[in-house]
Amino acid sequence: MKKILIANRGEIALRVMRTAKKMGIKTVAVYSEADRHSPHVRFADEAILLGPAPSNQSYLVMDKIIAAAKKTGAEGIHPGYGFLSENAIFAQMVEDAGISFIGPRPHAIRVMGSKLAAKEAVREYKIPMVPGIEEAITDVALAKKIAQKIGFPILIKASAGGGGKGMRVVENLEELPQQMERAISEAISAFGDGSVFIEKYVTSPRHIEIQVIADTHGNVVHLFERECSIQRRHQKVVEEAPSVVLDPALRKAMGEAAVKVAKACDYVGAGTVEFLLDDQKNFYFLEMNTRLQVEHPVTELITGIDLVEQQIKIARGEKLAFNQEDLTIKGHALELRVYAEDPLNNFLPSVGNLEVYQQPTGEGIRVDDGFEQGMDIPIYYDPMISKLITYGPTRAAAIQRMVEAIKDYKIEGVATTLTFGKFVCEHEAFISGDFDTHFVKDYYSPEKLEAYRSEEINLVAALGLKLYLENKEQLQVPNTTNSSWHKSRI
Ligand code: MV4
Repeated sequence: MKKILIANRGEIALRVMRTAKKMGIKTVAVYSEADRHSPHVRFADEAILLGPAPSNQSYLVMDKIIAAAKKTGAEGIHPGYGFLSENAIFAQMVEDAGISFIGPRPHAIRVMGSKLAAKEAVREYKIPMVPGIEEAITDVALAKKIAQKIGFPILIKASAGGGGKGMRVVENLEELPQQMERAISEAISAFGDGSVFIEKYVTSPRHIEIQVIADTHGNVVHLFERECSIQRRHQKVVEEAPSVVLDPALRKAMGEAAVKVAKACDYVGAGTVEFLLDDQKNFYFLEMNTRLQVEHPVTELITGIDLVEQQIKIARGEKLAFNQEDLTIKGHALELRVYAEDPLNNFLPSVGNLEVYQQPTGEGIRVDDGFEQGMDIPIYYDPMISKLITYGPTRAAAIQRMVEAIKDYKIEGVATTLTFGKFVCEHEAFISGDFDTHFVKDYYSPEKLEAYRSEEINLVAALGLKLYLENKEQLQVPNTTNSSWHKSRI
């Protein structure tokens, strides 16, 4: 593979291109009219305009992307995340065009795109799953019977899609008919598929996911876990690796389960198996994401493995150059997603111009971004500005580096979630590791962020006063009339 097309934009397009260049592979960017001057266009060896800004006229138009690959002679297409990355039809079209899709086969994408199909696929592999049913249900009377058998609270879930859409917690029998109706209609309007099923509701879970990679020769390994419990409305905010709650035995058990899930769908490439972990440390398979994830850098930092390089080598048909025993965890990594959103105003998107944009630098700091000072943040796409990733020998060191890096990150012109990230990283519950998926709901409010910030200001003021009081004996108050202050001793 001498040339690949990257069917994406922003930080992930750049991230993929960097590795391609490192491997001596030429890169082709595609872009929309809104992204003409974006770094990913300039960084690529060639670039093809797809169309107007809205993604359904640019980054989602399969024919145009395949035509761009053919025109430029790209032998592979990397889909990044989002957009067409989990579209089985696109993966098939790429294959049919004689181009290599840098990702799994269409079959794996299709199976894992449906939660019910995924449950069925892993059935004979004895993967722990939350008590529940494995078929779609429409009959309320039957749903009531099942709910009583499982025990309340239950969760009604849509089989298609994700992001918490079509998901309803039901506390008792009386609520069930209405909640079921709502889940079905939400699933129909969001995914065009009203299939829902029932599970026992795990009330305070942690969200732990396992990175896997599989080659085309049947070799599958896992690259340990990422802890993704710190999220807000199904949007992850802070991710880390490893998780503070996994011991070696649990890590091994979850890793082995993830490898089985990958085998169950004949997985190829880099993928992520999601689990819930309850307060008794029981784990349950949720779903598999058949793409490179936003938070993949934390895994790269603790394993020393470039996941995009692995994806490309696998797409070229190469065998994995290591086995499970070769892989170890070294150090600790954190990722903060920096969004152009206002944490003081209900996380409303804050589009505008990046009047000042200066990334932090230093040992153990990685910034994956796709913007530069002076650029506008377009309204058409995800408002993520960058990913701030820190690494250290211990979790405490990685957290300390994150806090310092947030302070050194200068962004003006738009509101960002940087202050919110600092709030999280300095929160007692986060530092102690004692948190679950309800962290943001339990501990965050705009008032608390304001109070925390004024507390910081007060702290600085108090420190100044303390220093003054302790040193005033030696201090010589400058005489402003003859302005000889520089002679004073402090
Ligand atoms: C659950 C659950 C509790 N019990 N399933 C949310 C998105 C979807 N992928 C699965 N999700 C959940 N499934 C059972 N049986 C709680 C969640 C959940 C969640 C999961 C991971 C990360 C954040 C979450 C936030 C709220 C709910």
